[in-house]
Amino acid sequence: MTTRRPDASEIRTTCPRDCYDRCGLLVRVRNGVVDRVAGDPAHPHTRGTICGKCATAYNGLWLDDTQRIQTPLRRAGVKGSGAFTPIGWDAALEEIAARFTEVSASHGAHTILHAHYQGTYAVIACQFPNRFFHRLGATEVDPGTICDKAGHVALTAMYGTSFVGFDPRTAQAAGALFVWGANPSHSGPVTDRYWLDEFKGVTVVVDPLKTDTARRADLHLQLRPGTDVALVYGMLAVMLREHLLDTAFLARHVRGWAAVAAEIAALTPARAASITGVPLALIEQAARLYAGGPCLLWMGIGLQRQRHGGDVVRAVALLPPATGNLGRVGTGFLYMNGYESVDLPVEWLTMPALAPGPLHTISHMDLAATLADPRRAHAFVNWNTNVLASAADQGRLRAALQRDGLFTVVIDPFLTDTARHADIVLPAAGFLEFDDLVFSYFQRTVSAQVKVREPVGDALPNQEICRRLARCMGMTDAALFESDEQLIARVLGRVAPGLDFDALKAAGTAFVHATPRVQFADLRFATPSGLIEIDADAFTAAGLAAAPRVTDAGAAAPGSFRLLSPSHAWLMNSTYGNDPAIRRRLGPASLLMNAADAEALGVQDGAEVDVRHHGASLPLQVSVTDATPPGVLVCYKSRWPGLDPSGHNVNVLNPGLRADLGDSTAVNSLVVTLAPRGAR
Ligand SMILES: Nc1nc2c(c(=O)[nH]1)N[C@H]1C(S)=C(S)[C@@H](COP(=O)(O)OP(=O)(O)OC[C@H]3O[C@@H](n4cnc5c(=O)[nH]c(N)nc54)[C@H](O)[C@@H]3O)O[C@H]1N2
Ligand SMILES: Nc1nc2c(c(=O)[nH]1)N[C@H]1C(S)=C(S)[C@@H](COP(=O)(O)OP(=O)(O)OC[C@H]3O[C@@H](n4cnc5c(=O)[nH]c(N)nc54)[C@H](O)[C@@H]3O)O[C@H]1N2
Ligand SMILES: [Mo]
Repeated sequence: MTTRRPDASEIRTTCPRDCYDRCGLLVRVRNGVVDRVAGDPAHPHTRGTICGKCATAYNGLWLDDTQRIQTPLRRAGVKGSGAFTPIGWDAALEEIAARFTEVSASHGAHTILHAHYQGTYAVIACQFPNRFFHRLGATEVDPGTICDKAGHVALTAMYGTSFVGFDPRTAQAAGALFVWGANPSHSGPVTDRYWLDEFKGVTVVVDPLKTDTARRADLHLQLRPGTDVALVYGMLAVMLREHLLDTAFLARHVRGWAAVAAEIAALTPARAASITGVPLALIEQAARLYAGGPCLLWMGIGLQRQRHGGDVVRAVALLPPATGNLGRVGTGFLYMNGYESVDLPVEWLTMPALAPGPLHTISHMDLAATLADPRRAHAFVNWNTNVLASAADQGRLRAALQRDGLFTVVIDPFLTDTARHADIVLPAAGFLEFDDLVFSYFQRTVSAQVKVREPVGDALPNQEICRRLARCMGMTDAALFESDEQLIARVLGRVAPGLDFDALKAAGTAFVHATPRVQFADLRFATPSGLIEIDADAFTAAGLAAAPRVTDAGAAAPGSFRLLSPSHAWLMNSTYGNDPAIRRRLGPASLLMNAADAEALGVQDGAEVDVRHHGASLPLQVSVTDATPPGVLVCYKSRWPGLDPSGHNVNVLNPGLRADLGDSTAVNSLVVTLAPRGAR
């Protein structure tokens, strides 16, 4: 008897999740079936490593076709019940087209809302569908308002852009690196492991939590949440006292410094220490390190998800110009390296000009209220996002999604809580099932996402669903039907001339710039004055003061606690929340609490408590830890609400707090109280 050699082959592709890492993958296909997803050792940034959550979910949930939505579904029970009947694509698309046409005629297309984010970050699947929604005249739920908008508005006003950060390859020239309000040990674990650990200079982490990244840093400034402005001013006051400010740089390149100077004069370093809770000696040390340079600054996204998030980012972004740490190799800041950093105009993909009239948008903070309003919302499409897990005001949002007059369409590979509330569910193809391009928002790279298998069941990529929907609605604009091949070729031709898709597939990933770029190398800023504008019009218009204001937002009244809900190491937003192995790791929904708080409250590790805010309550199990300081609690974001006994996650507690800029989320500013389980 002869044993047949298995027909094994490995195909190189890229992880498209919403994460800093953008790992290279090797997918093993045996006899036409994917049987293993692993890291690609040839990848220049991730070198064969992938994180625990993706290794688990890509080899579990994502290889189990029975977990996927296989065909379009039509609701067959009450909304939310999850009862559906499979239907074909033609019936599904015709029904959607008929409803959209009817709603547009009777109420205006702006009463069709669409919410989307970065369920996949692959550029065509993530951006192309916007063409259809623009052409339709639908209202867009501004995606950034659930995540990062306050920071973008602040940095754009000050610097003219928020999407061109330092090139991470320049790090070896830096003497110090400040990681300010980011937790790559969770949010970019491979970057944390290689890029950060291999940094040769001094690392400083500024975070209220003792994250794994903070534990490994040379210095951890464990400030009270929301006191970042005071910390920045404390550092600047030390620099002023010790003549470390780069006054020549400020005079040449910055507008509005006088107001900052007045604030610094009014705040002693000792006062900054008392507001922030960071020891004076550490503030002094951090100030000297930053001013000594060359210094890099990584500003996190969790940082600005708070009431004064815009002002906080505006304050932290003073440090590079105040110390002249800008425009030279080994200096600068990174919030995100967006499409702009690789010179790709994203409007190429989204084409806002297709809209029949002015664009309509609302903030995510208004999503629940808008969907609840029968005059403002007649139809809703949720694609590439899972609003019932991620968005604010979860109780009201769910009630709105159960409203009879709202026609809801959900596009997703999995039957999420949101999908269970749909009238029509459309099955999205996963990242192993179609070609696309993926950019990174950390390294300035472009990567190939490669089709390694046929789509599960009748699933289709987002972009193909929208092409078919456009056709079904009788739309004729050629832009709505541009093919993936054309799009890939055009985008590659722009960002990496000379590199075709076949060559990129062979390489997996390519740096867009052969040599590292220096951020703001010409020290010219795309602001109205060409200078860094601390007093930009956008700040005045939003009611902000001439300089960032010190707030004592960190101090909660006795008996109440500041609740943070950052990234969980084992979840990718909610994307892996239904993987059985990951659910075992997650355990019950928990509340991290400092031992001192636990003792004062008389609760033990494992105790059941109700967390309360604004009339809502969430049952959680206490987990005592030294990772949170007294007065601060943590409940990680993004569990699947419907898989927990309460039917909710942390977003039931958030009524939709908004930051000071961009109508953006302030979810990290929740101040909650606790009660024993079941107390009234
Ligand atoms: N309490 C609290 N809440 C938060 C945050 C917080 O800090 N605290 N953070 C917020 C932030 S930063 C963000 S970005 C949001 C993220 O929130 P969401 O945008 O809701 O992200 P996910 O929960 O990952 O949902 C993405 C969905 O897209 C699906 N998906 C994956 N690939 C595809 C595809 O190719 N096509 C389609 N159609 N679907 C696909 C996944 O299955 C998943 O259901 O959450 C926010 N929510
Ligand atoms: N494993 C995993 N990775 C993810 C995600 C995920 O859900 N899971 N989500 C992805 C998404 S959508 C995003 S936007 C990014 C977010 O990436 P990050 O910005 O790194 O993520 P967060 O975890 O939201 O917040 C980072 C840190 O901000 C701190 N922070 C909170 N309030 C304050 C404050 O007032 N001051 C300071 N200085 N720090 C504060 C928190 O304690 C937390 O440690 O991560 C992405 N990567
Ligand atoms: Mo995000």
